[in-house]
Amino acid sequence: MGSVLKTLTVAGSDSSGGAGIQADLKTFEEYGTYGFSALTTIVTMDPDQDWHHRVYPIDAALVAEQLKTILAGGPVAAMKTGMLGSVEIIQVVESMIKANDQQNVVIDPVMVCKGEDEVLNPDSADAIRDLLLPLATVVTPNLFEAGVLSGLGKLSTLDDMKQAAIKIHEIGAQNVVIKGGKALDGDHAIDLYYDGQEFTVFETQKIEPAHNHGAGCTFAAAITGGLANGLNVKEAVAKAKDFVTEAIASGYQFNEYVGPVFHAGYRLKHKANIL
Ligand code: PXL
Repeated sequence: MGSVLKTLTVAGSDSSGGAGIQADLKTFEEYGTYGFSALTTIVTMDPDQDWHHRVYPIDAALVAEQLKTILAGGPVAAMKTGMLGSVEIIQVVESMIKANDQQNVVIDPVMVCKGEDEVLNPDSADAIRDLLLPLATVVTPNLFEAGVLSGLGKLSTLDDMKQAAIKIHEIGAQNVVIKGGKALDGDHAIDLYYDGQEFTVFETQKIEPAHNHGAGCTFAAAITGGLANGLNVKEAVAKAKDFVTEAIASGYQFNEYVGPVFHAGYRLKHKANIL
């Protein structure tokens, strides 16, 4: 048997299948990699309460045990984090990355779920910034999260995004991708890549209707899949933008509240794998 490229996600469960660990594993598969997962939280969304999210964190020791199981098979080529649920879990992830000298680390600093605009847990947001950003090969905040991490608050323009990217890079992330997506005004979905020296803007026409639940997780997971396959960061981000755009374009309406992306969208449209 030939060798297998291994990827890992440390993230929460989104039973609706578009975001979270489900998004990550589906995306890892599309990138031809073998995906491992350590579950950190279980999220439910209540149709009787306007799709209100509830987040149930898992004990940090149990997250550590899952990671031990996974790493007993040797190192992974690339990993990502998603919703982490508690400061203790963030500390477990920090120790794991350091102890294994893990390369290709994508930190998706999940603070909110779509449709909710309050930081789920402010202590966790600080811990992600202080403990994980310095270990990140790439950090992938959405517009809201970039405003929090940078301390700049609400970001409304591409120039705001650039200022935030500079600040987030200064905190220690080697590369910054701000997933503006459809959040800026105008008819383009705009994502910004900053490597500490140069900005690259990735722009596509906004897709309507946008079935984009899980788009952020999927974008970050796709970057992880690209890195595992040996792409450099800029190439991985460019591929990930194509991947997530097709995933949104082929998303569907799950119920009256939410429409998830479809992770096989790129492959089904192009009749070819993304890599
Ligand atoms: O999209 C952010 C997100 C991340 N992780 C989990 C989620 C969500 C949003 O629903 O449920 C587990």
